[in-house]
Amino acid sequence: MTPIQAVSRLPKAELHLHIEGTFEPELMFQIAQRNHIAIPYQSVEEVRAAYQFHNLQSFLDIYYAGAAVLRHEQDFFDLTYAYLQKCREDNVVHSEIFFDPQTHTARGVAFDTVIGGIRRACDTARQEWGMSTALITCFLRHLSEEEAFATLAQALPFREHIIGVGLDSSEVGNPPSKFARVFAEARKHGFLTVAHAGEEGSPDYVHEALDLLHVSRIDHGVRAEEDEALMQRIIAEQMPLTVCPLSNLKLKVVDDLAQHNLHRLLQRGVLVTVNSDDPAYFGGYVNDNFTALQQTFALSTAEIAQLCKNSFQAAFLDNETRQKWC
Ligand code: ES4
Ligand code: ZN
Repeated sequence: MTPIQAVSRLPKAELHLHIEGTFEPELMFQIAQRNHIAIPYQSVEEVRAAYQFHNLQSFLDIYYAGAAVLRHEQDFFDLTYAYLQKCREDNVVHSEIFFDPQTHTARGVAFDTVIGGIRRACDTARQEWGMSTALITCFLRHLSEEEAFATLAQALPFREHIIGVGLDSSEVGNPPSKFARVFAEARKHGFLTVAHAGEEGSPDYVHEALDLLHVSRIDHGVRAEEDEALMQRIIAEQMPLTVCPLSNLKLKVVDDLAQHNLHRLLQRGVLVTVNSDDPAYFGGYVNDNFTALQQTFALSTAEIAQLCKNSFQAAFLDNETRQKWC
């Protein structure tokens, strides 16, 4: 099996994926039209041309604007089902999906509407091709602790359908410590925890996510490499990093893919995984990320297989299911 055949043939899990970031321009136009919502673009080409980012914030501004056309349960179903079909094509057999309730509740869309549509799509994919999914509710870190607590309260009636809580949006200036209390409360209710840290933020943010939020995985974490003691800890504890190479390239965390540290992290024994983050915005789904890495670093079939195995190792799966895929 060649490395590129391995990319398409091996089953894998995706662990870092924002459902709002899977919103392809074609579907955005369709939903905007049926909901009678104006968007500031004339064509799909114009939307794609607007996807030129120079950092995380310039991306987030466009990402929140796009999500504003999502109003009804069917919209969330269509969005999620389209993503799950991409998973099927890419041989992603399990996906742990982030959603940002505050992006929608702030516009008057009920939590129930958001999770209802997402869950119905996940149930359909399970019935149709046996795909498994889990949901992770993210708090927007540019908003207040109080607003995060209100979001946690809204999530509690759906506790059995949500495996964990996460932390996303503008990292710098919004450290994990701001959410220590709300994460402690979430943990009391049995939620697992993850957090974006060390994407644009310093390694201190990764330390805080580990020590104050007690995360099971770090989302991104690529800047952890700047702190050798932290690296030793991440390797010793086999703390997973859910890395998103094409995202890091598009948001200029790295200037070109050849400078990305994923291959180096893998060689050092870090439990790294490959993920797409916001595939509609960053130029590709999971297999596109694998392919770009393979071409840049000449990854071997064994390295591709290790990355796929890591994805199950780091997933929130029971051991029996994990064994089945590893
Ligand atoms: C995100 Cl790449 C990234 N970083 C932080 N928050 C996000 N939300 C969606 N994509
Ligand atoms: Zn992300």
